[in-house]
Amino acid sequence: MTALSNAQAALIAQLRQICGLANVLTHEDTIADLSPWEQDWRKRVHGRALAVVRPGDTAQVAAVVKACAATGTSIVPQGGNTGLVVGGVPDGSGTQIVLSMTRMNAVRAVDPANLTITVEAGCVLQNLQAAAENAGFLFPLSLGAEGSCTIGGNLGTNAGGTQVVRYGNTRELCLGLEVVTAQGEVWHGLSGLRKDNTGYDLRNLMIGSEGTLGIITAATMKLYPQPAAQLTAWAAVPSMESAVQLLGLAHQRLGPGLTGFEVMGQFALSLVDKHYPQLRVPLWKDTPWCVLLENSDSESESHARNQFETLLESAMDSGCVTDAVVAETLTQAKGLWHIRESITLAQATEGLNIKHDISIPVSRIPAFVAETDALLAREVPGVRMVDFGHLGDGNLHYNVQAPEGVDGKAFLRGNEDKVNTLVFDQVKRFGGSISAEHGVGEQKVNKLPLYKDPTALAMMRAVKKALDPQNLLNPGRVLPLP
Ligand code: FAD
Ligand code: 2HG
Ligand code: ZN
Repeated sequence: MTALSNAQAALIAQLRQICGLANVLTHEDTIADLSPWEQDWRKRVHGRALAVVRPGDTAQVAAVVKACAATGTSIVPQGGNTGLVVGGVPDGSGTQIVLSMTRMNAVRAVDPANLTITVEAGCVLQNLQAAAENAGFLFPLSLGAEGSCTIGGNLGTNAGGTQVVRYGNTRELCLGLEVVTAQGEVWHGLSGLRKDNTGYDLRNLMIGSEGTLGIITAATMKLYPQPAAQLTAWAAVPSMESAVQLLGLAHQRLGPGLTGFEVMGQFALSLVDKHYPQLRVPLWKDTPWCVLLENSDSESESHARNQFETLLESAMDSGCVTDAVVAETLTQAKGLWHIRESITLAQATEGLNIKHDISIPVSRIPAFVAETDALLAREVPGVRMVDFGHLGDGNLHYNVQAPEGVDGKAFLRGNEDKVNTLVFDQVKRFGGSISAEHGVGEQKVNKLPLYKDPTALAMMRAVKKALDPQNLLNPGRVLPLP
């Protein structure tokens, strides 16, 4: 263990004055297991922090940033640490501060007439959903990690999830931000306005910037009326073309009622069946793909059910659905969603895998999958495709698992870069994006220059330089180190 320099020790003493002794954790403390803040969710990277700092309010965040800026200490903002691209953990240098936002978790206000809720950045998504529900509204952002991810992290990554087809990404749900800049100034932007054309859109610049442009301390988010009924169906489809056809039909028949449209490949579901047999995955054995659909209706449950049954009947007549079940109760519906949300854990239990969170225009997804599956089978024989995702948004989790019986670690060592290049080149050819919803983080930082428009990349660099000239906020994430 290297001893702290005098400057580092002085900084830590100052941070303790700002946030309180108990809220600045270091390796020198007696209770010094900082792993929960230093290791990413997938346990692929274990960094080392100079300290984990847990501010309790916006003034403390601003004071921490000022102290760090004065000493040239870089800061990694962190929420629930559920990110999947290594964006919220420190590097291995032992010189960075992890700024953990989880103590700032208050619901500041609900404005029913404005249909908004204002919360602090460390508010756990599930608690935000519950606060909205208690006030009689819906906050629609929903993802598998909602029990531990925070709204600050959701905004930092512009998270997607399972309701995007109707409500959009986190960006579309946000009407205002409070942000601490890289200089430690506070931008009070919690306006909650639906219209404001007074210049550059700083809110949308901050959203999705993965902690590299500012620290989000609070946000004003949109609320929606709760639907009168919400029904879930699970359908077996004979091909990806059929899944896309079903999506078109669902848009036509359900209109804005279509709030979820997820696709799941047979191998992905077989992993859930293998590792969580108690979840009783329906219909997966005899079909290459299953689709999970949700219909949220503003009228009544019987109206929603009629709409769903008519949709599924015509889908069966046209052959794009071969079998289907509609959940009879809320518990059954939750069970179907739980199966979908368990794929990530099931594939992690199966072993290390290579994740690709990609988007392609929906119309081109069947050709992309057919061609890329064939390419991978030829170039990396035996790989198993864990395909699933938000087909309604053109977003696939096109994940690659090692061949049966092959050690995941050894497989990744020999093949990760080759597989990534094959898949990302295909994504580019099909006019897609190499990160649909998880972000860039550290994981894709070296790939971005190969696949992002060079002019866009140059503008991103210019923005970073203007807002964070010392490169203190999450350096080396999103943009490569200079
Ligand atoms: P963290 O992991 O702590 O941080 C993520 C990034 O945001 C980092 O770059 C960090 O520096 C930055 N950040 C965090 N807080 C702030 C802040 N206050 N101000 C500025 N920057 C900040 N993602 C999806 O998009 N859709 C999904 O469906 C989805 N499902 C998931 C399912 C599982 C099981 C898991 C483990 C992850 C899933 N994710 C999904 C990824 C992850 O949950 C999201 O990226 C989430 O938004 C991260 O929130 P967090 O609070 O955990 O952020
Ligand atoms: C999901 O949609 C998440 O479940 C995680 O975005 C995707 O595990 C993954 O690759
Ligand atoms: Zn996803």
